[in-house]
Amino acid sequence: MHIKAAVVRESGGPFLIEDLELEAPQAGEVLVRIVACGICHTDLIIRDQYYPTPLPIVLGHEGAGVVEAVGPGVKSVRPGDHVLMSFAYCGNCPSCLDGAPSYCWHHMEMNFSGMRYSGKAWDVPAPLLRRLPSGKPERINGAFFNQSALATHAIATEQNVVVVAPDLDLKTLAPLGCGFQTGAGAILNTLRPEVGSSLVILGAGNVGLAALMAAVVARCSPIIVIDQVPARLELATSLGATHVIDASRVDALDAVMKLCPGGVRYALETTGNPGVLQGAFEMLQTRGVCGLIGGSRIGTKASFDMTHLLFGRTVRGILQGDSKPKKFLPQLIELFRQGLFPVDRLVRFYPLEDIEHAIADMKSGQVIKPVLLMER
Ligand code: CXF
Ligand code: ZN
Repeated sequence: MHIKAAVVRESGGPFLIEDLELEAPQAGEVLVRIVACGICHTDLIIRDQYYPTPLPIVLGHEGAGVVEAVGPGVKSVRPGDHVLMSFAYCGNCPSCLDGAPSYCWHHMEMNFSGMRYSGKAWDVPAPLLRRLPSGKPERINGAFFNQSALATHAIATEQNVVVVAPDLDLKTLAPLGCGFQTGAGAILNTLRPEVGSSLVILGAGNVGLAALMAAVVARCSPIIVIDQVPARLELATSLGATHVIDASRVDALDAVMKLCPGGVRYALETTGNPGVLQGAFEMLQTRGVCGLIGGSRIGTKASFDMTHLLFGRTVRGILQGDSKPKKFLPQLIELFRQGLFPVDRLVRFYPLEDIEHAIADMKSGQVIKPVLLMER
């Protein structure tokens, strides 16, 4: 079928809106008419080739929409279902069998190879083609997080879609599939802080603010948020941060140690910056845990004082907030319905054609979570 999609053709290059063809869903696959797709930092690091994902590609991994057709063998999803899309996992490796699908041993191939997952192998071409003026097809990479949802339609799989109630606003909830579940899950699934635990969140982007909302639900205290953009810090205060620190003006480590002599129980690093990770580790109290969420270029190194580590401290990488999306997204939706996870305060909508504008607003800190709409 004919679709429109945002294609990245060169490292660091623009998202170009192009007319493509999408193949029909195969066994286990689902064709989704995309209503909305959030932009996540990971789309930008792949545009910039931090990982060797092949170009040209259609990115986008926070898609939400309505199922139009299903391939052979699909049982739990039907045409007309409203779905949020999340990450891909194999279901059979030691991590998946252990109930930890975000640590699927095939996470990189399944989400970042640009290829489609067949159930046995992931070297099956993506279902995206462009007809060149000569009439010849150009194969475009896709299947990004089993979706490539920066498009009017996408092929997902039965496994990475979550069916949701039709009264929900898909535009607002699209980013639950990655950024919001990543931040909230780091608190509610991974760290599981006791009531009254001290917490520092480093970076007040969509992941950091989702973690903040979850930390308020978990009754952490104090909740200290560090960023360099005053507007983000104001938002953090209005969402329940007890303290905010502008790291462009003061030494953040000093400021945290003044607020919490002896250090904090938990620190969440959401920026992917090695200096920020080192600071997060240094501000831990003995037996404190530092969660690392931010993506960085492959090969990026950080260093730690081994004696500081020896005193019971932990640095823990966290992928996708340790979520099982079919279980965790409904929980987040329940919190949203109760007004306890007000993601509607973080999103701003743009037409797909304005994707570059949306990315610029996210980068400058004016917008926390841009969400692209496929129909005006
Ligand atoms: C990513 C973060 C960087 C590593 C792989 C998974 N998650 C989603 O954007
Ligand atoms: Zn993401």
